[in-house]
Amino acid sequence: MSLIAAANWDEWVAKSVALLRANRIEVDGCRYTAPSTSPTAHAAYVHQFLWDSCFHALAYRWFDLAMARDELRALVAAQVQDGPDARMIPHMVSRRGGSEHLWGRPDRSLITQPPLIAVTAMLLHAGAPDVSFLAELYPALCAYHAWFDRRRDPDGDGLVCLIHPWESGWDASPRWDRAMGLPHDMAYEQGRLARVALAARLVEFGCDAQALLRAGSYCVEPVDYNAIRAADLEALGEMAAALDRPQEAAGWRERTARVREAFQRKMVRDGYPYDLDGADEQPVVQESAAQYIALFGGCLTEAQAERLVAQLRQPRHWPRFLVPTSPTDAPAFVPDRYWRGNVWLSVNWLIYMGLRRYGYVALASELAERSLALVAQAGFWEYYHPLTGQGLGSTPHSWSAIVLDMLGRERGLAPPRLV
Ligand code: 9WN
Repeated sequence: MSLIAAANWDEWVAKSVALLRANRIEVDGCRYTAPSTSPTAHAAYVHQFLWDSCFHALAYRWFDLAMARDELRALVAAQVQDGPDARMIPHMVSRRGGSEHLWGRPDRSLITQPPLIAVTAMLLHAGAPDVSFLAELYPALCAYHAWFDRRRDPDGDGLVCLIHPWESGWDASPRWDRAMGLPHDMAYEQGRLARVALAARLVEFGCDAQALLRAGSYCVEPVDYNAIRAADLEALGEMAAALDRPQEAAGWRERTARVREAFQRKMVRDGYPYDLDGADEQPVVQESAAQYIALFGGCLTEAQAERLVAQLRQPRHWPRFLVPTSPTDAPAFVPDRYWRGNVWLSVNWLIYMGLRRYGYVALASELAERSLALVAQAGFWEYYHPLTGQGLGSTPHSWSAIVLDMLGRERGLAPPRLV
């Protein structure tokens, strides 16, 4: 019998409750879940992170819908109110301080992270409809996406660029080595120091993407990020429709189509999607798990999806456990080094959802099955070794609770509603 079929749902809920509640933090009237409060974890992991909170909310919705909503409310409450980056939602919010050394202010970072909030809100809504919750988030999310157009699309092509690898969520990925001016075989510390130095540069440039691009600073238009944005714009359209704003819904659908069109025109080479680097938009011709996230955003044709899925089926792309960020034969593949070839449940959930979107349901189920097996074997870690399944980074780390969402979906369960 498959693990999915045999798994005891109540036990998996109980494990997820214990994990997420242990990392929960309440401050200034906001409730959120930290990536990890373990004393051995990186000190920054007590703060709130944008895409982590989305994954947390998607796990919470199976047992604590009120907390799932609060997790998103806390993100939106941190939306920047003034200055050139007004309406940005920060990638990291440090309500008890702790960001001064990097960002010149104690309470938050100056950058954002993959925009998954509208997608998450609509998935919450699908399980437990509540238009008043959508109405609460909608204006902030519309303004957030307008901020992307204003501040992260310096060439106006509809694709957003990132000004720091931390915005991608894939901090130390080899995808950024060229843009960071670093060799693939650098020591970990060299990469870390370069990221810290880049944060100081952003402060100096006021996070102005135009100026940074002109100065030849890190500026990348990533495939996964733009696909996630397409999905979020699409979700915003669904949100507008649910709120009975048909014209706005049509406007968001048009915006989504524009991103997908630019994606096709600029990012797809020989049928495969690649990130674009710098002002001359050089394709970063590297295979990575980010390519599969194009499916999540509906950014590929059926034929392109089929070729990409054939690539995914190769054991170098999908070895024994889950899909590592880089294939096992990539020149920069280092299985136990942060973002340089590890397995992340967050990334695999995005692939899982993308496979389902394109109708690869059996393959998605296989990914869910192996996700469950990995967490059952190793526990809730930040990331995992792709060849041994060993847990790596911090533990217990909250976002690996996303496996509960895969289990719930695979079992065809309905998330509970608020009473
Ligand atoms: C910097 C919290 C975050 C994740 C990122 C992951 C890591 C931060 C860090 O941790 O990044 O943004 O301090 O290393 O790369 O994806 O959101 O889990």
